[in-house]
Amino acid sequence: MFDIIGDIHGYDEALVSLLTKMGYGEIDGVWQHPTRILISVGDLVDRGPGQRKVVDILKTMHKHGKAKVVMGNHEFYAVAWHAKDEKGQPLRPHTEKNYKEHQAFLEQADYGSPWYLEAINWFATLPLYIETPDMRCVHASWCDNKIAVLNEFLEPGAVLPSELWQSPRTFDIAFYKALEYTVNGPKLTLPEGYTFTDSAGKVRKKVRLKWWDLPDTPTYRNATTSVPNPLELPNIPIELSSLPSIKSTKPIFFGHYWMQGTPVLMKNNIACLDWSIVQESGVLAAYRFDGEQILDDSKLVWV
Ligand SMILES: [Mn+2]
Repeated sequence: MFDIIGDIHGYDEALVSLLTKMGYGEIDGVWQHPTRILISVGDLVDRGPGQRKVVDILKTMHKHGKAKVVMGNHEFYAVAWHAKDEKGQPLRPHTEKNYKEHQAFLEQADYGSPWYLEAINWFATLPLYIETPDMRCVHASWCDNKIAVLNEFLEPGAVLPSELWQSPRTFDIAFYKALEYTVNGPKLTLPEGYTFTDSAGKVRKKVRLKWWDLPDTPTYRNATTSVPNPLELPNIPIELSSLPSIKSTKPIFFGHYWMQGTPVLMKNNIACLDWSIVQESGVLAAYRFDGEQILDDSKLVWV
């Protein structure tokens, strides 16, 4: 069965500690478990000190059938930083903000080096989601309708079509919305005049929707997440034209959301595995999944 691990962001020591804690070992250069497969929900890179090592460990495990890796927004951005559109412009604009977010990877990877190009080529082959008869894994959010839109475009194995990286303008807006929703999560724009300050001190107008647990009467304050002081948000109802729809109760595993505190399940069939290893107080977490349809907090492990 699967050990599903949250966002690693280049923290190689935490990755090795967590693998070791779960009974994985390095044999002939390949980290592996005698009976289990690792699944990463993405965001291997950006921020941390050991991004090359993290990519090397996961890429090697993947090559030997010991791990699967879902594409995170940071892998998407990494490919989009390098890829050029029809007009020769990078898909991800090389703005100062985007550069700062990606700088550590570009430096550690030695931009343009053979290692860098191999990593980018591998990132481009990562699936947007993994679905088995027992569960679903995605980087940021699962919505049946959005997955259905993506499936019209994706290659077998839920991989982005290679034409996307050469001819991005030929793809439909509906495709990009579904892609954004799945890899980056749904966001709401606050009403005119409202902003909030995020945990990094940045003032923002768009707020993340808590898609996995929406209240019956959603408001900007109670249906959103990642806001240090929710009192900054207006407590007025939101009209959600396309509420996330999740038809089955099959467990969903995701990352992306920088959860704080001791890892717990979001619901008995939904687990966020990003517990903020990037932050001083954060941990790297995983869920040890054995096919159960009702998840159990005691199967969360972390370092
Ligand atoms: Mn992410």
